[in-house]
Amino acid sequence: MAEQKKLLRALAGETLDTPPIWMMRQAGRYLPEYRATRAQAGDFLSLCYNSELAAEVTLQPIRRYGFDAAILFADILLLPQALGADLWFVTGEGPRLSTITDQAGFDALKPVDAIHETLSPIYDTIRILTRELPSETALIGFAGAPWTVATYMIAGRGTKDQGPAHALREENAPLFDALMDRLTEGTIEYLSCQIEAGAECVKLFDSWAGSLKGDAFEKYSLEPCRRITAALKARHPGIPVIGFPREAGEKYVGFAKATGVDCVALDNSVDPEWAAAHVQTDGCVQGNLASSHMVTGGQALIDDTRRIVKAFSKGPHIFNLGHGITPDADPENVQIMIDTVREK
Ligand code: 1CP
Repeated sequence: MAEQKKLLRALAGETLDTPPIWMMRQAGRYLPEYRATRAQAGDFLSLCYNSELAAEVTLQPIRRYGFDAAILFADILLLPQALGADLWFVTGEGPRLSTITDQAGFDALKPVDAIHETLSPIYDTIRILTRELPSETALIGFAGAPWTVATYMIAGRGTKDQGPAHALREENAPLFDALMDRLTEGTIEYLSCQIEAGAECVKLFDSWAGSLKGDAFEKYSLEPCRRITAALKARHPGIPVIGFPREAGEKYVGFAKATGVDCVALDNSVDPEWAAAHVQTDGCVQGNLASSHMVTGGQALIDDTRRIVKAFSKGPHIFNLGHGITPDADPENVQIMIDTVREK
């Protein structure tokens, strides 16, 4: 029964003896089997849109480690592509997109109901996974939060300080707000279809929320997350939502209440004892081991893992890293982390 999956129990607010565990970017380049399947697909985007192979890489870390959840293999930048942006990946550098800097660029975007033409292979990946995942493993769907996706669409690439997106929101608020609106509506449609295909929970990645200060955080991180969560809950009651306003700092406090998300994911700059006292009081939290431990290992990995498990042991908690695992990680350290959480 779905309710008995550990991840869903924690998301429903249950305090478990051992927290469920999964890992951001658990299907990724640190795994030799991922690199092999990616080579077979040709390139990263071909892998995302090949439902059989995308399901295969989603399953690889489940087979190897027995995580409590699988996360759909896709990317937050597929939605902009489905809205008409050009998207490509430069090896060793990262994503590149056509940029949106003026009204004409915005007007060239497709309407929200056109996204499924591009994104239907992603829903097929989910359908395959619902058949192939072990019965105890929950399936997580995801999308980028509108602010984070907008930063890539405006700059055409990842940026350190999200300067181009901040400039546009200050210099041309009507255009910026129109883009945020299109992304909010598109995200609702995209995640709704992921849920209809079989995702049991969804996560909103606001990876660049930390550069929004003061009122801008409320307007561009909190408010779109609230709108998306409310719309999903109206359409799909009972499907939990995880919010990840990365590097929100003190703004993590009250984020769950203000947005309606069932769980807040914490990055590793957050002190776990502080978060237990100020964030977990509102419900489930997820996190927050530094992903650098997956590279360096040793006693520090074990000590920090134990500290996080202990700090969050009095409330609902999902163990995870504070950000994605990196390609230089040692797969053996992942096993040590899991064994430490499960105290084998
Ligand atoms: O070369 C490769 O194989 C590509 C590396 C890679 C992978 C494995 C990229 C490129 N995306 C992904 C998959 C991915 N991306 C998943 C799949 C599921 C899993 O976690 O196993 C998810 C959830 C994402 C989400 C994602 N993509 C985010 C949000 C989370 C975060 O890391 O903050 C972001 C910002 C992206 C954009 C992106 N895609 C890929 C890269 C290298 C980046 C970051 C670009 C940058 O540095 O700004």
